[in-house]
Amino acid sequence: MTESRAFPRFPAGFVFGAATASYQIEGAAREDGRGPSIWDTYSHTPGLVANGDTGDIACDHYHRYPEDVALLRELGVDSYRFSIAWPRIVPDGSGPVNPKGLDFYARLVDELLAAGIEPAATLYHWDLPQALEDRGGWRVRETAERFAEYTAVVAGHLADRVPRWITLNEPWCSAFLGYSVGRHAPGAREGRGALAAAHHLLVGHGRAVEALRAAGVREAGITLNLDRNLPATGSAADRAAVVRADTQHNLVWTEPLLAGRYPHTEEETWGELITGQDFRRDGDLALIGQPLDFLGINYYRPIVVADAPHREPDPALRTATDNRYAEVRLAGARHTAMDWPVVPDSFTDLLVALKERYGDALPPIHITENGSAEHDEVSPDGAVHDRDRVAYLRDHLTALKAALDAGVDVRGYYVWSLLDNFEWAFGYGKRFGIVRVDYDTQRRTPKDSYHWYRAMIAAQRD
Ligand code: IFM
Repeated sequence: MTESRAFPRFPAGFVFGAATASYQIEGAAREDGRGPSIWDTYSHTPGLVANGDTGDIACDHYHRYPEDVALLRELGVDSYRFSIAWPRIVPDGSGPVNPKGLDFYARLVDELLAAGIEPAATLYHWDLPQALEDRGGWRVRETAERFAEYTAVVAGHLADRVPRWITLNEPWCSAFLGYSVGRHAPGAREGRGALAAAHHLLVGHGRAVEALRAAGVREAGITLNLDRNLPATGSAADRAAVVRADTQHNLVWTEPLLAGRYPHTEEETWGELITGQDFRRDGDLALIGQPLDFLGINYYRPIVVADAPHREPDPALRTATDNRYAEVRLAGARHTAMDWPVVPDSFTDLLVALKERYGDALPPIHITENGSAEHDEVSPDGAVHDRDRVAYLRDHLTALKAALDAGVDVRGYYVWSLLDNFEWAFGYGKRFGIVRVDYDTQRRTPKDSYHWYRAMIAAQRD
């Protein structure tokens, strides 16, 4: 196994964790009163998810959580980030609360605490109750209100035992992949609908922070998948394309959350789609920009951006992601099984640039996801020698340490993911886990990356 001198060293108290999300691992999709979510609908629609995969069974974590917590304990993590399935708690999105749903998470939290692991709960990792989508989903403000009610219920039950709370995971994916690109549930392809969804997600975040504070939680934050957008060339056109990409991926979230304003580049990015903004109300910016205890950041790769013409073949269809830029493959870099380039330095650069932009307004950061999908192979002896994933984790933790050394206040790191799981529209074909899951038998096999991460955590305590 890798020698300890190769391990980056983090300050005392730095939190090491692992992350998962409800729909990706739980299964038990129709058990104990859980209602349908938009991902049940989406994955059961023929042709939308690779191989026709669904989250019906997933990793069967709903039944096997004690085994998964034992894996976490053996790994030696300080914290486990999981998400709560809203349709388990409020099956119809509003109205009666399902006690069996609350019981499941209470049992999971107790199991974690008994193992000496701090729970970190995400309230929304994309499984919106279908009943709310039927009433407009995140396009309508009502969904933000229902989200606050659900948050109050969950926090009322778990605030005493869960110290760290994340309102939303990657709202960019919910708003833009879900309502513009159509590659995530609910699979819509819209312009203003997606921009309204982005705003209502932020309003929902603000209302949820209020509910979390009222319940007395120790730490409240949000997780963003911020991107490091690099121009394909030095041309003025490509640099302007980077501004549009930055606005859509980053500034639409960070400006209201951290600077109390909407991005000044939104008109050049969305043109007439953003004019009028009838979904915005007085007071929204103050609600959205409430102080946070931490900012969660998920980082995987940089994006190389080039200027591009409108891509929609139908000129009448103007989606919110048709922003006249295209992603270009980065030459010379290794690419993961997602075809994502591996560029650890851009992780450092992203964090340093964020600090430079927001200064003291930037709360302490937790890296709430980082990891890679690789073409894992099982050796004849049953082991998984995932050398590429080990290298990815080592190099990204080293890059993270460089950001700390440059003065960025990062307090924790969660590897994505504890388990191989349902990778959304890619189904089970993409494996991000440090533990392999055999989906026929549900057997868990720790990969070399699990052993490496375990040794790295242990080395911090030497
Ligand atoms: O699997 C996802 C996760 O649900 C959200 N962040 C990115 C991961 C890898 O694509």
